[in-house]
Amino acid sequence: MAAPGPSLCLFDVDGTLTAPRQKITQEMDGFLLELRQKIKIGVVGGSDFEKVQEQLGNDVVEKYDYVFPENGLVAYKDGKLLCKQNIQGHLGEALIQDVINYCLSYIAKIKLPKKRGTFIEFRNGMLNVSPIGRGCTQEERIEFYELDQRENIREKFVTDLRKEFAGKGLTFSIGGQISFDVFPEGWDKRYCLRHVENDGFHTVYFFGDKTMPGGNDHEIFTDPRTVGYTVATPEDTRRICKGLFF
Ligand code: M1P
Repeated sequence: MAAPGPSLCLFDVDGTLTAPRQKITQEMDGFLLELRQKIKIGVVGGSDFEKVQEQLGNDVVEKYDYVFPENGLVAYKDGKLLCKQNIQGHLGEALIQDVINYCLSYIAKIKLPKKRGTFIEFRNGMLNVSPIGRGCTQEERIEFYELDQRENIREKFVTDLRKEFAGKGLTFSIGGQISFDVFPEGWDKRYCLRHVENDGFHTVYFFGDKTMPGGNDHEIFTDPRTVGYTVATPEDTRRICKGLFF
C-alpha cells in the first residue's frame, strides 16, 4: 500500500522503464499513462536529454511531470526547462583535461576484441567514458558487456581512476553496459531531489535496477528522502507499481 498524501514516483530509465538503451515498449508507455492518473511521475537517468528522448519519446517532457537527464543536472518540470549545470564551470578546465588525457591513454593501452568511435562523450553534467566507444553497434555493445562481466574491464578502469584522482572530488559510476560516468562528488542521482524538495511531496518513491553499492542508483536508493525499490526489469517495475498504487 502506498503512503497517504501527495507522492511522486521517480524512475531510472535503463533496466527500469526500458531494456538498456532501447525504446520503451507500448505496453510500458501505456501503463505509465495510467499511473500518471494516480500519482505524479518522473524519470532520472544518467543519459543526456537526447538519449532519454530516443528511449521515452520526443514528447517525454509532456508525458512525465519531471524529466531529469544526467542525474538532474539538466531538469525539466511540467514541460519546461528548469536548469542546466555544467561540469567545466565546477571542476575547471585543468582537472577535466587531466581526466580526459588519463582516460584516453588508459584506453590506448588496453586491447579489446573491438574498438569503435567516441570514447569520451562530454555532457553538461558529466563525462561518459567508454572503452569500446559509444559508436559501437547493438551487437558489439552486447559482446562488450558480456566480456566486461567476465573480465571487469570497467571495474578495473574505475578502480585505477579512483586511485589516480583521489581527493579531487570526483565520482566514477558504472551505470549501463559499455561505459561509466565521471562527475563531481554529490552530482549523482540524488542531485535531482533538490528540484522536487519544495513541491510538497509526502513521499518520493524511487525505482532502479543498479541499487547495489557502486551502481549508479545506489545513492538515491539509500537516501532518507526516498523510499527505494530495486527492480530487475521493466515488467518488475510495473508489477511493483500495480501493487502499490492500483
Ligand atoms: O542510464 C545508465 C547509463 O546509460 C548509458 O550507459 P551505456 O551506454 O554504457 O549502457 C549512458 O548514457 C550512461 O551515462 C548512463 O549512466
